[in-house]
Amino acid sequence: MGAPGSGCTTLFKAFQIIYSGWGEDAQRQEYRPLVEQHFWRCVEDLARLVETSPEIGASEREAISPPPSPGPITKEAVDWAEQTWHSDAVCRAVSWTPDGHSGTISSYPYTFPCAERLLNQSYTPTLQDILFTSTRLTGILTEDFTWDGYKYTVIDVGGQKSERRKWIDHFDDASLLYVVNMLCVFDPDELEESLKVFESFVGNERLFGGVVLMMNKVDLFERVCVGGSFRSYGHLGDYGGEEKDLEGIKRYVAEKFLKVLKERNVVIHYTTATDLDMMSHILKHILQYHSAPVLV
Ligand SMILES: Nc1nc2c(ncn2[C@@H]2O[C@H](COP(=O)(O)OP(=O)(O)OP(=O)(O)O)[C@@H](O)[C@H]2O)c(=O)[nH]1
Ligand SMILES: [Mg+2]
Repeated sequence: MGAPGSGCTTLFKAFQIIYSGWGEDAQRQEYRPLVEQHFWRCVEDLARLVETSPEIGASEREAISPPPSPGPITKEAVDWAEQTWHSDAVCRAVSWTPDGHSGTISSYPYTFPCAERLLNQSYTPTLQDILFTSTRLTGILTEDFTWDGYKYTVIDVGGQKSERRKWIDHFDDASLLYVVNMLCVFDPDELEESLKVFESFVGNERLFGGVVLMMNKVDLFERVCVGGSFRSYGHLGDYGGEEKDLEGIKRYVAEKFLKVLKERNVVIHYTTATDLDMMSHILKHILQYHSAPVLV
């Protein structure tokens, strides 16, 4: 479970791909409408960013043509997305803008530069396309798999407020809770809210499992910090370390979560959930050392 858009479903997909062998051609083909929908959500969010970002000046805004209307994906739509994404004004604005609850900004660097492939009639989504496609989850997803002679069930829940009250019913017999949060939360209020939600949830006496804290979107965090947009990290008010000490900042943010998860046995991982190599390494480690599986 985690804050909306933090990457829970992406983690769930990584489990499916790595441990259930999900991802044959036919399964990926079924994803095509969702990949197309995701493209349009990205276009819509990008157009809103162009309209509203204080980082974009009036003359820069005028130089960007109006966005295409949703429908079948056309060459014009792809060109608009690619050109707008590459404009200096948008690059600057994106690096100062928090990834909202839809989480689409995280996928811009992947989605826009290679959008032309969506025009191809015989295009089949790749695993990367699928990992970068966001679908806001309501209800739950479950996946069973067997690994090393043991049986596991992974459960994914939505992070929106309306979904959170259902969490407890799904996790009261879980042996391990994956708490996912973005490393690069810009808004201090948003961070406070996540901390409160996790504190009250994980403190529930019906839960007995250990906790894996996944500080996710490391790639985005590093891009923002290296790009120098560090000042937008409003919640780093009392951080006393160096601006470019990425490891120090990561630890500082994680400590805030560790404080509220204090009653639990917590393992921390800094993750990029869309990176299958990284995830396969991390998940193997977790399954080997921290889970309590059922013998089959
Ligand atoms: N760049 C980057 N993008 C990521 C990462 N993890 C997830 N994303 C993207 O962030 C967006 C939102 O991810 P989801 O997994 O759908 O988020 P969620 O937590 O399930 O969101 P809800 O279901 O609304 O609670 C998707 O476009 C993902 O591809 C990451 O580590 N790096
Ligand atoms: Mg989700």
